[in-house]
Amino acid sequence: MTPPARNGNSYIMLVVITVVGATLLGVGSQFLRPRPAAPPLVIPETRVTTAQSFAQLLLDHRRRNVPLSFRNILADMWPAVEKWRGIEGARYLATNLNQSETVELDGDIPEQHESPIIISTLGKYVDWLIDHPTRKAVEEYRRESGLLPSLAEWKVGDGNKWDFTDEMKGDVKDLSLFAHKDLGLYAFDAFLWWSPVGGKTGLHSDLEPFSVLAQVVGSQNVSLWNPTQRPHLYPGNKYDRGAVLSQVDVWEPQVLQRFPDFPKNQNLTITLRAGDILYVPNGWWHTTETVQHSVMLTANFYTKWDWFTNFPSKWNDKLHHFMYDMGWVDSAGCTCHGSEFVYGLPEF
Ligand SMILES: O=C(O)CCC(=O)C(=O)O
Ligand SMILES: [Fe+2]
Repeated sequence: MTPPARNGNSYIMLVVITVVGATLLGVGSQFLRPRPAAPPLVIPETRVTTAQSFAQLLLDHRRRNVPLSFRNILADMWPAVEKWRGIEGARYLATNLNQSETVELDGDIPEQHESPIIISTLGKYVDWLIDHPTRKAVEEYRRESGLLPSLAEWKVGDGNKWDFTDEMKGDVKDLSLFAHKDLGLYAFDAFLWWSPVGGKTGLHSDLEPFSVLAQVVGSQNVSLWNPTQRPHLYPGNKYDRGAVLSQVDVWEPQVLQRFPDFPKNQNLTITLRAGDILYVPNGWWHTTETVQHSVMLTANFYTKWDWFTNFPSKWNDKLHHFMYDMGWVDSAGCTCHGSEFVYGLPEF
């Protein structure tokens, strides 16, 4: 049987149906497309009683991609909250981590500025911290020397290999709070951040799949911008290990003149105090500003899947350092090495 021949009208009908159908599909898909999450107005203040429930809450919140703060959960668990506090605590840390250990301190806000790297020792850094206990003293030092010293992202362990003495490991209970293989938290890397009043970390968003900030001593203001704000945050090309950097120095007085779209006041700011933990979901942009001499531990967690997907970023990092060492990229394009090295902390 031959199909009935189509006349002109049925062709027109076919074209009309196709055009109308495609239009409806197009319009419909706008509604089906996932919408950006609305910015949460408050971070729930969640209390946890066991390490198991901590890990479970993290995993639940990861699915929702909203920040989560845990208030005052460390004091009962980690002797560090008491032992690492104040001048005594700072001296204890320097002794246990080895006074004469060489450290590379950030000399400014490396995320947005060409920041020098200060080569010093832990012992000398602690002496400097003790000599500069107030915001005024740190600001004066910055004005005179051009330096804002801060110990940032110092790798201390990965759950298997530790730079801590046994006593310090005991102070944070081997970070067993972070090790929940039974819940699928397969591995973690831990870093120490130790900064004076007024110390700052510039605006960035981490590539690490899953991270938490544990405030052990002192306090910091952490400001967070929802991932949906990205187009207004001026992501730049400067390379940083594990992060995308904004070009915006949020503390610059004339910031809106240089970056008119920057949503200066559309952040969530939370003050982390000793004993608090903050979970920063992947993709959330953030800055930190130290309010009181701060010692913080951060952990990047990996599920097996995360570890696998994060692998290229680790190799990319090695490649970038190699390119820098070969002189193929300059320091202005990378936070990996400072614009200059300063040997010792200049005295003022
Ligand atoms: O505490 C800081 O200065 C920055 C911490 C941070 O940005 C992070 O761990 O992702
Ligand atoms: Fe970060």
